Amino acid sequence: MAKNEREEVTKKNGDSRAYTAEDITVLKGLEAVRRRPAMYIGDVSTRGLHHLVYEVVDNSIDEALAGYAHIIEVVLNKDGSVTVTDDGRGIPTDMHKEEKRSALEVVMTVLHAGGKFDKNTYKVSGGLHGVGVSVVNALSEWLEVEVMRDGNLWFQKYKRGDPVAPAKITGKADKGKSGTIITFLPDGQIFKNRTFKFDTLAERLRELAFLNSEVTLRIIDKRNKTEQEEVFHFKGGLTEFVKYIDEGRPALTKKVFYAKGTGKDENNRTVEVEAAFQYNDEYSENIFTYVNNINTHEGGTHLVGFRTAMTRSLNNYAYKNGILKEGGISLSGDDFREGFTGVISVKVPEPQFEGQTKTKLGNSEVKSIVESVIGPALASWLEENSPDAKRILDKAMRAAEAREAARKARDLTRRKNALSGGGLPGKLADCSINDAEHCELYLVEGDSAGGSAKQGRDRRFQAILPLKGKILNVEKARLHKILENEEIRNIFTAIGTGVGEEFNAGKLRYGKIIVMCDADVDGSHIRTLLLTLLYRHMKELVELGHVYIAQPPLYKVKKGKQEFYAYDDSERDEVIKRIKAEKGKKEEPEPVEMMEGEDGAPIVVPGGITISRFKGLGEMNPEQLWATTMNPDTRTILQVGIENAAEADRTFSMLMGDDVEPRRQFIEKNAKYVRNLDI
Ligand code: 0RA
Repeated sequence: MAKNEREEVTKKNGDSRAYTAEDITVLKGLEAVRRRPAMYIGDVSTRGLHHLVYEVVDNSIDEALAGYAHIIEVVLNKDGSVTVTDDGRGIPTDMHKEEKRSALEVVMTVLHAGGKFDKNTYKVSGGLHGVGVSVVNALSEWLEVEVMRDGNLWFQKYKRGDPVAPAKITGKADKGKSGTIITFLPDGQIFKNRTFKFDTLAERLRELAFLNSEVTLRIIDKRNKTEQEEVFHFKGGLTEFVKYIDEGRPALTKKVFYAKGTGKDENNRTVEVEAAFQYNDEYSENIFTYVNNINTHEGGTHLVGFRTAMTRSLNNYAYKNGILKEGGISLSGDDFREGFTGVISVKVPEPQFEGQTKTKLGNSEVKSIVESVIGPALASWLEENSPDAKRILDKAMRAAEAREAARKARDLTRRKNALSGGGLPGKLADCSINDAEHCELYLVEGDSAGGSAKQGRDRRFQAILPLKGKILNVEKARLHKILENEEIRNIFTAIGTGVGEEFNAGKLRYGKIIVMCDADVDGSHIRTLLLTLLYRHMKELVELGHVYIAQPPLYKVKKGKQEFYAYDDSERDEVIKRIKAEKGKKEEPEPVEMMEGEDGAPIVVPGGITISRFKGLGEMNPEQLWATTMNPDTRTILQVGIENAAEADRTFSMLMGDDVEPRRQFIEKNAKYVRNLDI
């Protein structure tokens, strides 16, 4: 999420006051969490909502990594609650001496209490959202915990974080069984939208299963008539993860590289390192790094260590085998990026997170630990897989040439810009204010919609760049080829950050880049092409929350002189209902069966209500476009976020790839592409 957006969210929670030392003493325990939920779970949007589940699952993962739990199950219940079950030791239930209540109650109600009892193992999960299950308790309308431990079955219930009664034994545990069952209903006072997305949760559980190959994770959705279930268990761990990410791309190497090892930090604590990679025959680099199961989008010392080991081992191999000449050129780390798909996972006892989104590992000791694990392993892998080694080096040498070509292409772009004066594309209708943070760039499908947008906009802060039809599919081309395309050069120039190695987020000319396409299949394709372009070549903009999707209405509902816009079918039915109610009609209106009238002709519903479907942005006049899609006070725009980067990568490669079948399946599954684009 962009920083300004995050602030907006925080303010909405009544959080605009400055944080003072007094608050810390006044607000004890969970009350603080309820007052400032965003401080603990990031935000209270659907993202924060899903983090509640991740938090509980993380605790179970810790039990698994400590060697006790094997199966973790997530159930989405009919009443909107979620149950997370594990077969670990069970949260301790003995009386806590100082606190005069059960350890269970302490774990559930005291911030960061989880580790207190945990003397033998270090906690590896968490870090970012490792805030403890007490936070989930605080933000739940109710929470019930059952613990099987020492042959007994314990139970306790809480409301908004407060225990309803002390924990008590309610029965016997099944013979020899232990574990924890936590069921909670997120609090409607905190979360506006409380609907969990099965796919979002399933994707995270799949990721956790790849990262922790000994654990089995299961998710069951009991909310609908037909239950949905997925079970994730990957014996092959990271090796299978790499193959999964690259499913839509032809592999270049025959064997996946895999290595695992450990090192010690300065306190003599164990740091675990695991990595896997392969090469495909495309050009983007897809590298996913994790610290304690959390995706470190901004990289950090583990990534630096990995790259150092890669570059050194591969150059050494090349010299030794006469592929490169001693004293001649050597290949740089950048040359090994094209077509690389890899995952690095480290488990660090005390991770330090840095960077703009706190997803960059800072622990300096990790660099040399990763190097010492990967370096020797890769050196012997290259010896044992010399055909693959040759393929990688061949690819890297071609990448080095292409990089030189790209540098020339960029120079050319710069010279061309200099020639056309001012440097900005002629088709860009720029905004008048200079303050980038408050400026918006609309990338608009088609010249006619672009024209309407230029007339309808607020020219002070809204800039319009119309685009001719479909841009180039960037998934299959190298950067210098992409830069030969004028449409794409215009987009890059307008955005201002530069691209590739020269990318600099500080030069961004607009705080919001808003993709505005028709709500039809073509529009959806163009939107995907544009998002792919931004994701592949300006990923940071997506990660920092600068990329949005405009939401034009789908319907116009007319009654006499009154006009209403509806953004989806249910809203359309709402509007009709409202109009009818105003007319004083008592009977419940039938939901409209929206048939596509001949040539999209308006449909008249009994009662003189006309419904027309907007076929494209071009059908709206400037005023309509402003009122429905561009006016910040009334529009809805979707922020494009990457909740699960590996999954997003796979999706893009599939959508843009040659294989028709997976793409068809994806589009079918995501048929409501207009309202819901989570990548
Ligand atoms: C505190 C201490 C111990 C385990 C746990 C908490 C624990 C928490 C959760 C949350 C979900 N599942 C969980 N499983 C365990 C260590 C217990 C011991 O030493 O026996």
